Amino acid sequence: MFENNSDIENSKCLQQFCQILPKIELHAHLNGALSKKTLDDLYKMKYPEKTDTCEAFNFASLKEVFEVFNIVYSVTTTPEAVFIATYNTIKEFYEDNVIYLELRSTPRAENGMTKTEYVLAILKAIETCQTEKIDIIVKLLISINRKQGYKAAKENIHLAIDMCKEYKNIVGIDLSGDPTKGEAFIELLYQARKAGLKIAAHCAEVANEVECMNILKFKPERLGHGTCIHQHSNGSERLYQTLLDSKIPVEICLTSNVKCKTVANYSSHHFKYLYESKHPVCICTDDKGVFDTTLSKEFTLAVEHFNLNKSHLVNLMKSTVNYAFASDIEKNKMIEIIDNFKNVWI
Ligand code: 6MZ
Repeated sequence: MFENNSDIENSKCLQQFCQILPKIELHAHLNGALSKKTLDDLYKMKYPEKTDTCEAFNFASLKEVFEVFNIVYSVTTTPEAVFIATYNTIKEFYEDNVIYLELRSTPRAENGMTKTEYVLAILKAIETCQTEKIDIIVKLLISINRKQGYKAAKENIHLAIDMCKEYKNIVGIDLSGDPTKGEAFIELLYQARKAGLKIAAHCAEVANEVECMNILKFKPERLGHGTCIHQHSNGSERLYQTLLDSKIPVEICLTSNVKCKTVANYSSHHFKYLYESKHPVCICTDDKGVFDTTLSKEFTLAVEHFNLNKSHLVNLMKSTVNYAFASDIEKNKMIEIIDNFKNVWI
């Protein structure tokens, strides 16, 4: 990858640049984002008598990664735990110089906790961070897990529609879950859209031309992954052209796709085709805890594998502002922060 010492120096400098760059995170699953420290703290809280720590993550494919979430779920079973999980996660993104964060999470009813209580615990953590002047804007997308079926999806959509009237931080719906199971619930997504919620839909994480076309026809505000759309990544020319024509921004999750083996390696990641076609893209972490990454690391990988320079990174970040489910005032504030940074560092 590096030709000589000055390349290495340059790379170190770009790595530091990625760290200090004010960043925008648009694709972060709460239960996938928990750091080892947060998991261990929650484990101790749940099992005070035990001396070991939370089980290590072990997976070798996309299929296996969905098992890993059950480890996390075993410690986020109370509103207190969900509060701590959210609070710590927001702080960690903030410490990575993230200025705007969209968290997404699937409400769970278990152990006497209701789905409403689950969502309220997340909102309380967001509010607490605001009160403590942690300078990061945080929004919430309510997720529907395609594997859990229609009834659960409908419940989550209706919960989001009801709660977003009072809680303005709830701005959208995320369609996610194991892409080999269940369906996309497009009829429910239309209901959410009618109620004013924005939609971010996982799409083509595995090859499924019919479903992908249906999602593209629905035109979500953003697409997650978009892996198997290009003809060189198990998609087709027709699908890729439909995506390009749609101009729907794609949330790119480099480490997630490589670790789940849905793309062979970083250099052949579909980010390359999309970026070269000038299609709207944003770089995201997906599950920073599960994949042991940070948003800075994801930008560093983009620099290393796709030859991006400082100006490219700043431009990428500024265009990402447009895809955020934020108000115009918030978007203007983000642009101002990025422009100020650019004036100092470029
Ligand atoms: C699809 C994913 C995902 O909602 O409990 N999730 N869905 N593809 C992925 N790529 C690896 N990564 C995470 O966070 C965990 C849930 O997010 C979805 C899965 O449904 C997972 O159970 P929450 O906060």
